[in-house]
Amino acid sequence: MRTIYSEQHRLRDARTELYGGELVQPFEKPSRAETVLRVVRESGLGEISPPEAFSLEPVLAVHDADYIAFLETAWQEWQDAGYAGEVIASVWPARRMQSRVPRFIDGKVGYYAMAAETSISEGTWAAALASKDVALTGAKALLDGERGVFSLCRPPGHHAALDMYGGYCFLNNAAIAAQYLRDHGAERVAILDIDFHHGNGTQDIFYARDDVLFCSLHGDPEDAFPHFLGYADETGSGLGTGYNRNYPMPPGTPFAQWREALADALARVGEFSPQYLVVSLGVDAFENDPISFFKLTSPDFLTTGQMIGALDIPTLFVMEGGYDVDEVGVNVVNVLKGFDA
Ligand code: Q9C
Ligand code: ZN
Repeated sequence: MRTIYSEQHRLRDARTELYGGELVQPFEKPSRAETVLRVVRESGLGEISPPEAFSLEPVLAVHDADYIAFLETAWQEWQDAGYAGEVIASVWPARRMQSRVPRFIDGKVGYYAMAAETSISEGTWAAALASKDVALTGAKALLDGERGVFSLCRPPGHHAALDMYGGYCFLNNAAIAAQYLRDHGAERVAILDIDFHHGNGTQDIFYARDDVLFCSLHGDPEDAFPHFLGYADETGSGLGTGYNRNYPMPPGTPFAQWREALADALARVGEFSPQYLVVSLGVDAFENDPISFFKLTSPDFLTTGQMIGALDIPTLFVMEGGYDVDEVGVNVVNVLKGFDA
């Protein structure tokens, strides 16, 4: 399987993450992608190619233009305000308040942020743009007939919604790729999200649509980020009713239980008979992940890849989360090797 990778991800190197009331070094850091790349190389998975550059058009097909304009200038506006730290939201349009976009940067940040752990740093926008190029180059390879492609995206994307960033995500790479496939001939595209966290952004973008099926396996929002979306009763709206499937699971969930949810989701994908499958590939369901609570082992990721491969649908794997930097490479490559087996 071919891997698409851009060194530009290194431009996303924030100093701070708000965690437990402290500012800590971010869990989502450059060494994650470096480790994945090293294991891809060492394992002989296949060729590693750089992305081609795409315009903003495929981005604006899933994100609001005012949100994109905000991301482009947020860092500069924060500098202009004279702040010394990174961009962190501190106020929100909470219940019964207005949802207008204010003029001053503090207000704009609160309007477009869905969470406060994600600091916007210098270089974040450039890295996010390169990450979407990595996803789109992978999607294009599928259109050219490849059976499986790995887009080693960083920063990740599945928490980024129509007009919100957070959960370490800015542009929704998987959604951008899926929409690109739709716009280039595919009638139906399925997105399977196996990251530990609910893919609230992807769900948001496709919630009212019947041409993109979204299935997500994740920590129960009662207990896990993003807390305010990802319940099993969220099944889609309007035309999209029945085209959104959530599989929330409790703390300590072992592979035996997780794989039943995966089998059910894969059966739904099969019934939908999409031309392409996009997998939001987070490996934070791993037992040693520092911020998650499922109990998958490294061999379980091999089985996961085999189960996905058995569907026999051309598949784009888009990198999402996974924060045990020592094992993130092995776990990702296990999924990809399982798929190829
Ligand atoms: N106490 C992705 O995996 N905060 N994002 C968790 C835990 C945010 C994860 C707080 C986690 C975001 C792409
Ligand atoms: Zn995650």
